[in-house]
Amino acid sequence: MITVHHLNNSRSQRILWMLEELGVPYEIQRYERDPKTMLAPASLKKVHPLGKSPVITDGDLVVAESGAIIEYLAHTYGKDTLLPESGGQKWLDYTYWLHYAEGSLMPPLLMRLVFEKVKTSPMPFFIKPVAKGIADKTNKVFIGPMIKTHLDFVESHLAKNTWFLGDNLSAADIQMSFPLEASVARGIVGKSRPNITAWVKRVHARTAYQKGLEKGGDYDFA
Ligand SMILES: N[C@@H](CCC(=O)N[C@@H](CS)C(=O)NCC(=O)O)C(=O)O
Repeated sequence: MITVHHLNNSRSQRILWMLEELGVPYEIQRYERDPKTMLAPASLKKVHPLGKSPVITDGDLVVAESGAIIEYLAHTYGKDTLLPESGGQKWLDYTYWLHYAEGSLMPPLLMRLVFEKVKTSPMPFFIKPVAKGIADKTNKVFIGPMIKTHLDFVESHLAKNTWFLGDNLSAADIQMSFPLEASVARGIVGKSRPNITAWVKRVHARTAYQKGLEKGGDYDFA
């Protein structure tokens, strides 16, 4: 039996969605973020040394890192339903989006979040304006333009494609869901990117997604 070590409000939501799409039975072991630091509890380190979510166990196997989990599930249980045929352009597109989500799109989104947090972190009153100035400037000059380039790129891709690989949902969509849901929920996508917004709506309308959401609980991005 697969166990999903599931942290509230986290990337592991997409693993629940995937398991529901595949119709594979699983159980959930829940972990709650520390409400102050938002970090995962130390108990998650007993499953994998990094203590991050998602991580799954399947018998003796421990699989961490969303992309690796999605690949493992698709190959082991998917009977190739969420994967394109190996080789060729569709396969390249699949591997591209699978890696792009965490490798290219998430880093600037995370940097933005960190700099936003800096502004509200407790610090001596005379440091606050300086910290806020640095955070705002970094977001405006460096991170903001980077995010814009990425979101414009994704928007133009989704203007021509219903799902990331074309007409059918694939594991690449599941991996791309977290950064795009977070971008919509945080108001970064905005009205000028209707195709990303519509894609996120399509994701949320899927029965399997809703089932995963019911089982996972607390998730701010849906
Ligand atoms: N690239 C990793 C990132 C894992 C990650 O950072 N997960 C976050 C939740 S979205 C986490 O566990 N945060 C809690 C912590 O760092 O303590 C993946 O996709 O699995």
